[in-house]
Amino acid sequence: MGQFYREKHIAYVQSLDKKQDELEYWLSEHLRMNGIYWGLTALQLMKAGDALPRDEMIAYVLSCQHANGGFGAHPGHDAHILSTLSAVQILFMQDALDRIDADAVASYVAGLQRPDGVVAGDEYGEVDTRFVYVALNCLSILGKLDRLDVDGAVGFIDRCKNYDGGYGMVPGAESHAAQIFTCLGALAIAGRLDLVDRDLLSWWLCERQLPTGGLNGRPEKLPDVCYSWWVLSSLDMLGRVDWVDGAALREFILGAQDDEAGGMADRAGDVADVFHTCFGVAGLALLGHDGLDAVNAVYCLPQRMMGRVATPAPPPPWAAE
Ligand code: 3PZ
Ligand code: ZN
Repeated sequence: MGQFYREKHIAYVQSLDKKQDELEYWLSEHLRMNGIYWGLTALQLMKAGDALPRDEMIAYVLSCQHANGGFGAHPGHDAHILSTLSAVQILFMQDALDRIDADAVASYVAGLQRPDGVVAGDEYGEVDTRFVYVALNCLSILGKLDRLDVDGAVGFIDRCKNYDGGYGMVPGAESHAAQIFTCLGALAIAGRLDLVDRDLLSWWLCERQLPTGGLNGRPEKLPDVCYSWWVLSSLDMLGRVDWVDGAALREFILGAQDDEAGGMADRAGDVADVFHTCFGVAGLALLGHDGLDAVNAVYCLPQRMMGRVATPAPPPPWAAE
């Protein structure tokens, strides 16, 4: 069995924070808030949540908030629902949600919902299932789900369901594992996993595993470490994690580590980044890897913190089986 380079990955995430003066700063400004969430989540799951400076991180997040309640990815950047979710998740992990006005954030997020139930990413109006999940996730952490038309949101997700049991970005769009994750996560938070074609979708998801052990996002595509998360977390929400070969998947993920500088890439031989480090570690955590904290499949947050989610996802209908 391959080795997991925990200390190297911790040092890798820390090193990203120290490159602020350098040209190749870890992520361009428009991804900075997401990047901090990815880095902090990876550290938390490796039980090293204190490896980044807490006060500085909280101050940075607060400096990105706008008067409309939303957060940008960097000071001066426009608010967007994705950076707003990352900001809420970071403050949640740092147990610092009391530093923001939850009503203002909830107004921003709820204000992005359209009359047909779908949610836009920002005021310019790009809509798809990802933002529906993000809105439900964000508002449930804040305990403000009542601000959203949850039935309308569920109706939109249901219209994105395909004949193969999967889901796409918008009605009629091809099934894709990352979209399936966001749709199942949205339905889980709304307590509507009963709408899923459980067996058909579980089959589609476990067929994503290739002979190398890795998972792809749709038929005929290359395996990618981040799909270890999108596919495996989806199977977890369906109560079917054991439908993939976990040992083979673990070796695929471990093979994508940088054994010198730390971090993980999309697959063996490629350059590591903080996104694949987060979802690779989270995938290993779902597989129950030694030394990692349990991860929640719906939120991609440490399971030990879920008691603090104000309106957590109810158990799925098959939990009682
Ligand atoms: C990556 N984004 O659009 S992105 C992302 N991808 O902002 C972040 N697997 O340059 C990093 N591919 C690396 N660090 C990649 C986030 C994408 C996903 C691209 C990717 C991942 C294969 C091609 C979409 C949450 C938020 C956003 C996404 C998914 C989930 C890129 C390309 C795209 C993006 C950023 C950098 C390779 C890091
Ligand atoms: Zn990827």
